[in-house]
Amino acid sequence: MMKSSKPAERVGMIVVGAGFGGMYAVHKFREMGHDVVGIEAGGDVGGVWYWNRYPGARCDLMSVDYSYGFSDEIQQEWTWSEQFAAQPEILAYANFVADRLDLRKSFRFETRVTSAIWDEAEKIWRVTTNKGDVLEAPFCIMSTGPLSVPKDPEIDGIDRFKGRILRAQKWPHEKIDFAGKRVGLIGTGSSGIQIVQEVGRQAGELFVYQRTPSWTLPMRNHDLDDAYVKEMKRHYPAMRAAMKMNPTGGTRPVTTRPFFSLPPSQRRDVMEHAWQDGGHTFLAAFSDLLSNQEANDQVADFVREKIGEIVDDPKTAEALKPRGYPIFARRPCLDTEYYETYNLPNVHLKDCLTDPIVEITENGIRTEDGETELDVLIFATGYDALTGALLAFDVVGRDGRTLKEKWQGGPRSYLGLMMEGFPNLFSTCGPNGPAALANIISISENDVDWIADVTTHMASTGLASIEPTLAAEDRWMKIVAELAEKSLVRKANTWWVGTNVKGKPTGLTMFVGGFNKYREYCEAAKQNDYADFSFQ
Ligand code: N01
Repeated sequence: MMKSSKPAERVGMIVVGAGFGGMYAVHKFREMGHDVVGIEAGGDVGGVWYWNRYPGARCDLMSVDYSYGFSDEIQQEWTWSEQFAAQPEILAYANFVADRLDLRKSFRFETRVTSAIWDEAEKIWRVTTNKGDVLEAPFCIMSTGPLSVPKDPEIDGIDRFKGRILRAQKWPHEKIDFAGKRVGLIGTGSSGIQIVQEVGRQAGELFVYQRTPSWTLPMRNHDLDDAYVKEMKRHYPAMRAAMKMNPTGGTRPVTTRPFFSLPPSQRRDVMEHAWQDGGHTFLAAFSDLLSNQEANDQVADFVREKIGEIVDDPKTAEALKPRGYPIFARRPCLDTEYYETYNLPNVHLKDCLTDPIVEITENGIRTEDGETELDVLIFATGYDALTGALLAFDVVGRDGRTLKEKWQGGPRSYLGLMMEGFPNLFSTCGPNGPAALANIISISENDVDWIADVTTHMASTGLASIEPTLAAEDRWMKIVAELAEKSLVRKANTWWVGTNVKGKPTGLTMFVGGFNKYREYCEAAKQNDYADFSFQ
C-alpha cells in the first residue's frame, strides 16, 4: 500500500465513481449538507459512457428510461433525439446534468483509489489514491460500476502486434479512420456487434473473430418527434412512478402470458410482431422465456430462422446462429443490420469454434488454418464484471478482513448494498442486487436514496456505524440463490455468471427477482426498524 506524504483530509462522505450512480450520490449527499468528495479515474463524468467511444456505441435501453428521474427540472429541460440514444448523446446528457448541478467541483478526476481501510477506533474509512491523497470520512459509497474493468482476450502475442490495437472499453477520443484498412475484431458481445455494423461499412476488410455467437434482435431505432417528446415530458412523473413498480426498472410492459397459453399460429404471429417491432419486445410478449426451456427453444428456433433468411452465405449464416444455450441467458443484444453486414463482400466471419485463434503475431492473427494480416486489431472482449472494480484495490473492513477474503468464493452482501464486516461501506448496483438485469439508473437512484435514508436514521439516533448482520446477509444470499436456481440465465457462459474470467468464482449471484421486488426488499429492510443491522 502506498504511503502518502500529504496530510489526511477529513470529509463527510467519499463517493468512488462519476458514472450515473456516483453523480447522483454526490448530488444527493451534498443536498443533505454533507461535505462530499468524489473520486474518478476518468477525465470527466459519464462512467462507462466516458470510456466507451467506439463507433456505434449506443444504449439498448430506451433513452426515456435510461435517464434520471430524481429531478423534474432536469427531465423537462433535456430532450432526447432518438429512441435508443448513441454514446455521444448519453455523454452529453451526463455533462448536462453535471453542469446543471455543478457536480464537477466535488470530483477529483484522473484519480484512482488505491485502498479503502476501515478504522474501527475512529469509525472512519481512510481512502488513499494514486495521487497521494488521503481522505477520511465516516461513510464511503462505491459507485464503481458493474462493467468498468476491461478484459483483454487471453491470447498469446498481444504485445508482439505491430499494428494498432484498439479496445472497445477504452476507445481513443479522436476519430479513427478505417478506410482501406484490414481490421480484425475479437469479441461478438453487445460491444463487438455494435462495432461490426459500423466498422464493416468503413473498413477495407473486416475480419470478425467470433467464438460464441450472441443472440441479437433488431433495435429498430428511430428519431423521436416533437409531439412524442412533448407527450413524454407531460407524463414523466407518472412514468417514473410506474418504472419503480416494473421488474425492469424501465417502462417496458410486462406480461403474465406464458408462451404455451397461445395456439401455435398465434405464437408465431406474436413472435413475428416482436421481431418487426424491435427492441426487447420478445421479453414483453411472453412471461416464461427465462423459466421455461421449451418456450425458450421455440423463440430461439424462430430467431435462428430469421438469421438464415437475412444472411446470404449459408455457411456464414449457420456459424452466426447461436446454439447450446438459451436465448436471453446472455444479455440480448439489439442491432441495426448486424446480420446484413455479413452480406458485404469486405466482411468476413472467422468462426473460432471450428478454427480457433492460436496466437497474435507481429502482423495479425494466426488461427489453426493460417495467418490473417491486419493493420488494426480491435478487442471487444468484455469486462471483469460485477466484482472486478471492487477487487482491483485493497478494501479492508473490520478486524483487518479484506474484501478479497470475504469474496473468495464469490460476492456476498446484503441487498447488494452493504456487507457484514464492512461498516458504513455502501455500494450502488452491487453484485447481489439486480445489477445488470434491470435499468442501472433506476437501481442507482433506488440505492442512493436508500443509503440517504440509512444515514439520516443514524444521524437522528446518534449512531456512528452500521453493518448488516451475518444472518441477514446469509438470508439474502439464500433468496438470491433460490431465484437463480429457477432461472435459465445461469445456463450460459457469460460475464453474468463470471465464466468469462479465468479463475473467477462462477455462479449467478445477481438478484433475478426483478427491480420492483428488489425495491420491496430494500424498503422492508428499513421498515422493520433496521433489525437486520447492527449499529454502534
Ligand atoms: O462483452 P461480452 P461486451 N477469443 O462479455 C469474446 C453491456 N453493453 O463488452 O463468449 C475469442 O458480452 C467473448 O466470446 P465468448 C451489456 O450489458 C451494453 O460486448 O467468451 N473471443 C464474447 O463474444 C453487455 O452484456 C451495450 O466465447 C473472445 C466477447 O469477447 C456488457 O456490456 C453495448 C476471447 C465479450 O463479450 C458486456 O458486453 C455494449 C478470445 N480469447 C456493452 N475472449 C448496449 O447497451 C473473449 N472473447 C447496447
